[in-house]
Amino acid sequence: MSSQNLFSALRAAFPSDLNAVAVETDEGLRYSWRDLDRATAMMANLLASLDLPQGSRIAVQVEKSVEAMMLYLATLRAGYVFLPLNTAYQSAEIEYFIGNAEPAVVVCSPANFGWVSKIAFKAGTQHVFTLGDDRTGSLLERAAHHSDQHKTVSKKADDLAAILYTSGTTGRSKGAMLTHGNMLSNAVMLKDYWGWKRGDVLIHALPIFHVHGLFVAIHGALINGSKMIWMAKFDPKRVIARMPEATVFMGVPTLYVRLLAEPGLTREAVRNMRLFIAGSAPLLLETFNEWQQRTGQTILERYGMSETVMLTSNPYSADKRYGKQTERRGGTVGFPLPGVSLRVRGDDGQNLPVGEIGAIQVKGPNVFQAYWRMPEKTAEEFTADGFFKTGDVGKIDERGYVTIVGRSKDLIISGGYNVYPAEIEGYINEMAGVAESALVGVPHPDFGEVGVAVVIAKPGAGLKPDAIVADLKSKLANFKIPKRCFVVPELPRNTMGKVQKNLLRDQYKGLFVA
Ligand code: MCA
Ligand code: AMP
Repeated sequence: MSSQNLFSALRAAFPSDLNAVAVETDEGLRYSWRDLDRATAMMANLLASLDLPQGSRIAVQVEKSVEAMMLYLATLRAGYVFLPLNTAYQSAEIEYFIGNAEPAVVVCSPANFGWVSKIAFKAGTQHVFTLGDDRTGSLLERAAHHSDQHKTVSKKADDLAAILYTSGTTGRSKGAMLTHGNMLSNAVMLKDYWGWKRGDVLIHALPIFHVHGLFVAIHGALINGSKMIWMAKFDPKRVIARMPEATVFMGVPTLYVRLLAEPGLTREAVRNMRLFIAGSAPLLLETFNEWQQRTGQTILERYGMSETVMLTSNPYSADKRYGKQTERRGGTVGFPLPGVSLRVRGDDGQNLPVGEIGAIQVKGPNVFQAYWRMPEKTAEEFTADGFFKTGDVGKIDERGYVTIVGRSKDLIISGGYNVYPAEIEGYINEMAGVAESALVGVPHPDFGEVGVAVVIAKPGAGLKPDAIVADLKSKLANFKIPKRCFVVPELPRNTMGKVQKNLLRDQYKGLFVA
């Protein structure tokens, strides 16, 4: 069978005119398809020259840049495993990921070389390179000495392509192992499902260390040979300014909320846009409706996970399996995508009838292999008949639309980033004078949901909420920091003594919204 390397499929979709613009940055830098081909070849040759063992992980924590995307593509091309890391992660977080994944190569921002390389070398990593967001750093310097020709390494569909760290219900982050086949099958299917066509141009304004920006957006554009307008940071005014030259935009709900706050978002501004896609967190019906009224266009909401890439989507056009259904229904995440089996199960492990709420389980070519070096965790998250337990709670209506109503996993999704209460509580509980803590998610107008910490002090300890927050800030990624902290005499508990987080959520739900 021919190689199933995801890069080969992306490369095969490059347009025949390699001099055409593939990526244009918002600052006006232009990269041709030939540039992508040559630069990824040089980086792939650099990686190959290191004589790394098969399956080596290439861990990358760098600011967003076109070169960072090329490094991802080069890793696929050279047949290694890409491990992206959020730029907000601080040293304790990075130490865990590097210690757990044991990457052969670490690439970091030049400014972080001191502390990151220390962690990496301690964990046995042989090679640490730097990559700045302004085309600087040792990675590019070294790659410049290599040939711009490279034969893509052959891969099988079930060969590992990337590891994405994510947390489940308890414990430390787990590395979801995604294969070339997982991602390629998803990308090929979405090209068709979302009606990608010639001339499409994507505005890329998401970070490139999670599924949404790294896989859904980049694979979507590349496998269609489409140009990207590349924004290092999301700026609603800049996105609106570039819309007349674009046709597709992807964002987490916070991006849509911020775009709606701009008077410049008008029907005229979106006149050439074909498709607005939202996901990663629930899109409020209010945002969905307001968008429709203001722009005359209907946001297409879809649902996915790090472990599965994309699972469901509202229709772009008629989904043949459900008759001539074309409606994008706000508040739903649409239909299971072609090839994905999705079921809703009750507590008794049986499939639930239409409309009833239960646990969402999925199966398909897009579902990950396993959690990195955690066979027990992997076994826990799959059913005996091979369905993955998403931890999301939802229902399917009579027309087949899936709605997510909540989560059985204790997870807060803030501005599209996942925050695991157990992790933050662990840090708070270690602070002097803390007896116990609970982190709950409450509604927020910008981020959708944010964390609020509720802390009990040990007898006689004079705990200050500000000091708790300051301590967390010094240790954790910024998006994980609770937006408010309260020191209280006691936490509500059920008869079993378990903290009743639902009561806390209720108590604090009005903190940021009326
Ligand atoms: C920034 N801050 C946040 C968040 N982002 N707080 C809570 N939640 C957040 N997401 C805080 C910072 O700590 C800081 O607080 C202040 O906001 C300003 O920080 P800054 O970095 O300037 O923020 P920003 O640039 O305005 O960022 C907001 C953002 C960003 C653009 C919405 O969070 C973002 O790009 N989110 C997208 C995440 C994403 O791509 N998710 C996809 C996951 P202070 O000033 O107090 O320090 S993939 C996925 O979920 C699946 C599989 C799927 O289905 O797609
Ligand atoms: P992650 O672990 O970052 O891959 O996040 C996956 C989780 O994001 C899912 O399990 C859902 O809880 C959530 N999610 C993704 N897309 C949506 C959506 N459209 N609506 C509601 N939740 C979503």
